Amino acid sequence: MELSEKMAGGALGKACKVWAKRPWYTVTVIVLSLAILVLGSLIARRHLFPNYWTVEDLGTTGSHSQEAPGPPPEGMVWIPGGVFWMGSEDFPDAQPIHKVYVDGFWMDKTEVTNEQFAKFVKATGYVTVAEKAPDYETIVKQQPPGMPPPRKEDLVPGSLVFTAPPGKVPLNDASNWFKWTAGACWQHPEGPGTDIKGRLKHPVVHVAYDDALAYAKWAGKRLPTEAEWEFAARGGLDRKKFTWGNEYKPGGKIMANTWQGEFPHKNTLEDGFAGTAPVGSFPANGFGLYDMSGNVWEWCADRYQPRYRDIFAPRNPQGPAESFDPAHPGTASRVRRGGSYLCWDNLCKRYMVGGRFGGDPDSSASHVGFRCVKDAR
Ligand SMILES: [Ca+2]
Repeated sequence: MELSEKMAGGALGKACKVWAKRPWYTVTVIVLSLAILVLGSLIARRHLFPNYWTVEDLGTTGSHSQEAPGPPPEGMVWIPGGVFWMGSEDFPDAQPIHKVYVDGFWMDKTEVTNEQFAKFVKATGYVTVAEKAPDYETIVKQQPPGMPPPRKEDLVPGSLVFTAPPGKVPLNDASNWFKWTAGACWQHPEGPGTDIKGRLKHPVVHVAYDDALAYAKWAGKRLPTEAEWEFAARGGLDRKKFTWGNEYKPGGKIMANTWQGEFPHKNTLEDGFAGTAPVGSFPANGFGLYDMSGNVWEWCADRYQPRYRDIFAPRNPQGPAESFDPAHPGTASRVRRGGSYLCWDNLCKRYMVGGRFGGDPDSSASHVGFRCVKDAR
């Protein structure tokens, strides 16, 4: 103990002597060492934990937006990109709220309509997933949890159709309102005997993820990333609950095609629509986009994870490399955004701007569609 005290005393004495002789030299060494430590830790954590980029790293929200590179392609609007807060405290799977930058891009003003999808099918002869007979495993995989498996004789082309029950039903079982319907597809939205006449301006439904990809490729476009979709949906607003602000009915006006009344048996039709509405029936958001809230869910490019992980990139994120979706276990779940005409406050508030939902990419339903984006050049 005495020896170490002496040694410590000796070292301290030596340091004091250096300090006394060359104070500025010592101060410089200390300052430089601290600077190297701080800089080193900043660089290390940016590379190891990209979401720890600071405000200065990404820039302030609203910064870095870009001018439109030219006149808009038909039916599209320029989304200027920039820095924004992505996520929502209203949904566990939309957390943590984190700062993201996206490049500017073109986006379809509306969901892809039946009319547009019909042109694609006419030009290519494309057959959607719902129009092909699935195998047993595929059906079981895409059914909501709790739904009984199909009978072998039901292995025919079809899709999930919303069918309002006559009265109150338990809300923990989606099979109470979604029915596997043979023959249901984009051209026959409620099954055989129904068609899209008079609904050409409605969003196309019963499209699986691959159907949306095929259309986008044909149109020279692509599906939006989830970050692009949310940036666009927010319309330039910062961390608001809805695509139009924080109030559900500003001035008493319904702003989106969702469910009013009591789901799933009583729709008061306050918004004027029981099912899909013609695209653009409700006010556009700040970027001139329609139905980014409600009407139909929209496929995004990203794989679904039930939480934004710290490892996700802060600049132009493309989503996780693997999907994990507790609501659709065993599927390569893809993100869907925006909610639908079936969203109701007591069951699914995901028409709110941060809301998200995963979906089996092979699945289709009467409330799921999509829209496309296009790179600046
Ligand atoms: Ca929508």
